[in-house]
Order: sequence, then C-alpha cells, then structure tokens
Amino acid sequence: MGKKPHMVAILLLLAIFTVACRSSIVSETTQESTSEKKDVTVGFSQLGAESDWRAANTESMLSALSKENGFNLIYKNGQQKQANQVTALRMFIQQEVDYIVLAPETETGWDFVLQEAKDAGIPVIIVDRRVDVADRSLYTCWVGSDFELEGQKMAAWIHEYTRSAGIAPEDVHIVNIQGTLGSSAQLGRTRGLSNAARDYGWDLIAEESGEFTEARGREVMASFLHDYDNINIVYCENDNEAIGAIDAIEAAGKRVGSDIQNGEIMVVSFDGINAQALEYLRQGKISCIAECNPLHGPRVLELIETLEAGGTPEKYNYVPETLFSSVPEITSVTVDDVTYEVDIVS
Ligand code: GZL
Ligand code: ZN
Repeated sequence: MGKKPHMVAILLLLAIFTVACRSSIVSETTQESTSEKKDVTVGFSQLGAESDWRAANTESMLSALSKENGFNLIYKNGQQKQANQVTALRMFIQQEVDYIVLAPETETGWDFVLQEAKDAGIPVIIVDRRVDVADRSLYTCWVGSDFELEGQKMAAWIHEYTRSAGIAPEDVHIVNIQGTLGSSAQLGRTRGLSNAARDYGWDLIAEESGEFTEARGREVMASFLHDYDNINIVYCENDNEAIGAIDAIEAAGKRVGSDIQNGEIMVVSFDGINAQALEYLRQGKISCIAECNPLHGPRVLELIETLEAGGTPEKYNYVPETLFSSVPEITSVTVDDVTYEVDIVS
C-alpha cells in the first residue's frame, strides 16, 4: 500500500511535468510561427515630393513600414499627379497587397479605384489629406491633421496680434498664398482664414496657389507686390511658400516682420518642419507658424497592427498640433471656446 501512494505521486508529478513541457513546446512552436509570421505587404502611394513636410512624411512612413517591423513595402511616388497615384493603386490591387496606404494629392476622383480595392478585399488607410468619396466605407480609416483648425488658430493669432497692436480690422490687408488647390490642407487653411476675414472685417485682398513650393511662393508674392501696394500680412499655406515669399518681399526693397505699424509686412505660415523657416521664426521674419505634424509612420503602423490583431481602429485619427511664435505677448489663442497654448520660440 505504502508503495502505491508513492507511485501515484510519481505518476502525478510525471503528468504535471509532461503537460508543462508540452505547453512550453507549444508556446515555442507558436513562438516560432510568430517569428516566421508572414510579412505584411503594404502598397504605399505617396503624392509627391513638393515640400520639406512631404519629405519628412515619406521618411517617417518608410522607416515605420520597414522589413524589421515585418513589412514588405511597395512604395510609389505620384510626382504630384493623381493619375500616377491611381495607376499605383491599380498595381497594388493586381499584386494583391494586404493593405493600401494612400496619401492623396487632392480630395476628389478616388471613388472608382477605391471601389476596385474594396471589391478586391484590400483595406485602405488614408494618410494626411482626405478623400471626398460618396461611400466612406471605401476606406477603413484616416490619420492626419485638422486643417481648418490650423487655419482657425492662425486667424485667431492674427486677430490677437492686430487687436493688441491697435490695428483696426479694415486696416488689415491680407493676401493668401494657397497650397495645392483641392488638397485638404489648402481647403481647410483657406476656409479658416476667409471665414475669419469675413467675421472680423479684414480686407482679404487676394488668394492664389503657390503649390506648396518655394519657387511658386516667390512668383505669387512678386505678382501680389506688383498689383497691390497696401499688403501688410502674407498668409502662406506652408513654410516653403513663406521662404519664397520673403525672398520676393526683400527683393522688392520691403521689410518682413511684425512691426506692421512701421511698414513691415508680417508673414505667417504652416508646417514647422523646414529649418530655414524655423530660423526665420527665431529672427522674427516669420511671426507665427501653425504646426502640421508629418510623422504619421508610427501612427499608420499602429493602425495596421490593430487591424492585423482583428481590432477596429477609429475611423478618423487627428494628431494634436500647436502654434509656434516669436511674438512673446501672445501665449495662447482660443477657437470655438477651446484654448490652445502658443510655443514661444526665441
Ligand atoms: C499637410 C500637407 C501639406 C503640407 C505641405 O498635411 O498635406 O502638403 O502643409 C505639404 O507642406 O506639401
Ligand atoms: Zn504694373
């Protein structure tokens, strides 16, 4: 009898040991299979290479969707042409990628190709600018900036500045060097300014697209200076345009700065990526920059990981952004009863 209990104990221990080993073997094999997890194939269509913002965005996306992170990335650059992006998306569909990531040049014209992606069962993630499609189920989710809020914050900053400087609204003479017409960044920033000009009674003299580039920004500013002699604020819808505009203003023998009362022309801008623009901000040549964060790579990685795990990400994922300014007196702005801090740089 004495023998029996020991035997039972030994058998029991043996059984426990066997189960433990099996589970560790099982976890190793599942461990192994996860390490051999099939790479996720992503087709990424970037709109172009027009600005420093775009370069930083591309860099962020490519380093996030890397081989080390388990991705097989097919990257196509559309060279500022939607037709090239549509061709790229059709190629991704043909190659049966697992996901399509699209940074669209402009908002419209995507319904047919996104329907083809949906019919092929390929989820589409939109990055940065928006797509304006009749059926929003054609894309799984979007990550980017609230462009109209960027414009509203900048307009609120201009209102704070001109009011505290004692400049009457009718003496605020603004020109807008717009971004690529039809892009979400242009539509939102333009709306933010034009609605504020209407509400505050500013003189919004003219608006024309500078295509988010330095060269066009310079040309558009030169033509504005040729046609109008009362400009005192230049609203540039990105930093590259602002750099070109400052060149044109100084070439015309005028000064840029915040001292509007003494004939300086104030320049404000968007992005906050370009080193030259940040240097101009410190020097006071640019008075305020609304941050537009380009680092969407990690955010897209997280969205894909959520989808891979069978989760449902938020449909619209906005990134938080601030204002940078070299004018110390204005430390915050309020838009629709929400107050936003201003980062004062010196
Ligand atoms: C904004 C982005 C814009 C940047 C420009 O998210 O789409 O395009 O503001 C870029 O610099 O060219
Ligand atoms: Zn003339």
